[in-house]
Amino acid sequence: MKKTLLTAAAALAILSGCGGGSKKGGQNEDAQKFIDSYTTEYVKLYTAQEEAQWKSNTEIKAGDSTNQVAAEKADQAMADFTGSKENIENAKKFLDQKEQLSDIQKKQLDFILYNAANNPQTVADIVKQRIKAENEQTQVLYGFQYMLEGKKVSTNQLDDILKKETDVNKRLLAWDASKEVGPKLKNGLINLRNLRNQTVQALGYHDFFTYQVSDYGMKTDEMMQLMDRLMRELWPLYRELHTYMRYEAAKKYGIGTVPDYLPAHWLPNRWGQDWSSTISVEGLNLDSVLQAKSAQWIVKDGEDMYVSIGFPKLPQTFWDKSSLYPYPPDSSVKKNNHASAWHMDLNKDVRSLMSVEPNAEWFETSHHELGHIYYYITYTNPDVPPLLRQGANRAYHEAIGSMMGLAAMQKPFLVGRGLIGTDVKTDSIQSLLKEAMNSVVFIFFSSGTMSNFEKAMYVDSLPANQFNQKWWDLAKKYQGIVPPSARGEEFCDAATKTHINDDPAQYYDYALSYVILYQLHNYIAKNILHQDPRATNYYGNKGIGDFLKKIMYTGSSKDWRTVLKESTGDDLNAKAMLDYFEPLVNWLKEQNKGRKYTLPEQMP
Ligand code: X8Z
Ligand code: ZN
Repeated sequence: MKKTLLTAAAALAILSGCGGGSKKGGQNEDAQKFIDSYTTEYVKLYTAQEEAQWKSNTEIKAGDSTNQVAAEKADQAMADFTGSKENIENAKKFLDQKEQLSDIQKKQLDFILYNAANNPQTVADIVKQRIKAENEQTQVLYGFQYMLEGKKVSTNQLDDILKKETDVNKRLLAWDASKEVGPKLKNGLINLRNLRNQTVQALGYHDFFTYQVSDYGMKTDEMMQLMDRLMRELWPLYRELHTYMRYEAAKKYGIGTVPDYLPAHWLPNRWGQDWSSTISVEGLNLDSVLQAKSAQWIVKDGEDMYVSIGFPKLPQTFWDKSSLYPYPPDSSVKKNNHASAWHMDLNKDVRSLMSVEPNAEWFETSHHELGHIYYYITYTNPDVPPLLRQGANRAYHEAIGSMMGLAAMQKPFLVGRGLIGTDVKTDSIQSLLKEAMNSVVFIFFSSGTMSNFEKAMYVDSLPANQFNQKWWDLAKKYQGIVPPSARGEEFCDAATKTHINDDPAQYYDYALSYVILYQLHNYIAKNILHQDPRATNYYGNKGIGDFLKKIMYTGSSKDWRTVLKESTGDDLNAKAMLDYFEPLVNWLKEQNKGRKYTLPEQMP
């Protein structure tokens, strides 16, 4: 149920009337001819588009829009093709004769229609404006020069301050500096919201968020209910973590009165999405181990873990063509500094764009990106046609690498790799606390603040003069986080998060990826490794590689629910994640005895 045939077909009825396709014989072959010729053109345009986008994301020069213009041109060529009346009518015609199609043909035709809905020729001018606005937004966000006390700084440097600085005034300066880009993005974001909605509305979708959700075969309400259920299940644990964090942070910063809500600049991440670096587990301090390594080592070590479980070595072109390390903070050429993985030609050219430095956060992110890369490599095979070289769903694509990142931080793995000594005693509850400060905390940002903000923007047409108010209302409600001081509508703090601009209306992918990754990890620990899920060592186990390859091999040619059921025996559910953190709840309750709880007992 990946790309919904029904929704796309209903949309097409609006576009081109409801004529049925001709019922001549040999439709299977005709359909295949159409799919083949579409694929040839699609792969050509896709490759050109990725090359142009790669350049415009790795070479951003102030006052020089050459790369941006080239990217727009390539995007436009792709939009003209995918949204053309001819392609839409052909796909529709063949889908009208479903019984004559194989399952894999149906899936490809669905993909063609889904793609068309984002670029319909009937609103060519809107599509054109959207493409321009999207490319401009990326240039504004990543061409931005962050400044701290009159000096040029990189986002890596700001992140470092937020992780390490104990002087709250200095923290505040760094946090403020990190939000300076927001106002520059506000008009572009409002424009993009309108254009994205108008594009898909032309084909009968209510709004762009609903269009993106339909990729899961789900309705907006279903997705939001799923987000709510996930948070409701984790709420008792989150409430303990929130209470713990308020008290511990106040202690660390020497603040006598513990605030009811967490001030955003107290947290070690620009959006409060990951608090794990505040917990230092004695004997297991990965940051200090990694400090002695190089950025190159971080990526190589990630590759090594994948190779050890049976994946191939990365192709030489990955190393030659990727952009893995940061430019100097004052470089006149800038690049997109948010990590990403690229499948340049839907074939062998795979690359990653990162700004790796030797610390635990980039160690985890490297594993995450390599998960995407190995997904690309695995579903690039003769059984998966180029149009279906995607994750089982988008969340799957995000889950594999995050799971490997999680596994690479567990003690038995680190001991096995010689990164910490064999005889080091560590406190397992502290380790679990550190992990919860990552995974559990993240759910309230992804399912709560981000998903609800994007839903408000696209589905409920949030008025432009309420963007910042809404953002902070949601951060308070779901994350229990407040801004350091009042943030009026002259700011646009949501827009400082890259996905709001350039990966829109799909942040629930990450929330779901955590649910899936704990399900997969739980299965691996119990059934392949026969180890405690909280203390595993994946290294060198080919059974894990076989298990993952089987999931990844089919790309999106198999329904994602079937993939989950076949691999883990289960439907999508948070039980594995809840079980994982179960021992932490009582420990936290003990620590929080006598402390004031400010979040309500039930999720609001
Ligand atoms: O954006 C990412 C990846 C992109 S492939 C680095 N992540 C989310 C984020 O940084 O907000 C990974 C987890 C959450
Ligand atoms: Zn990712």
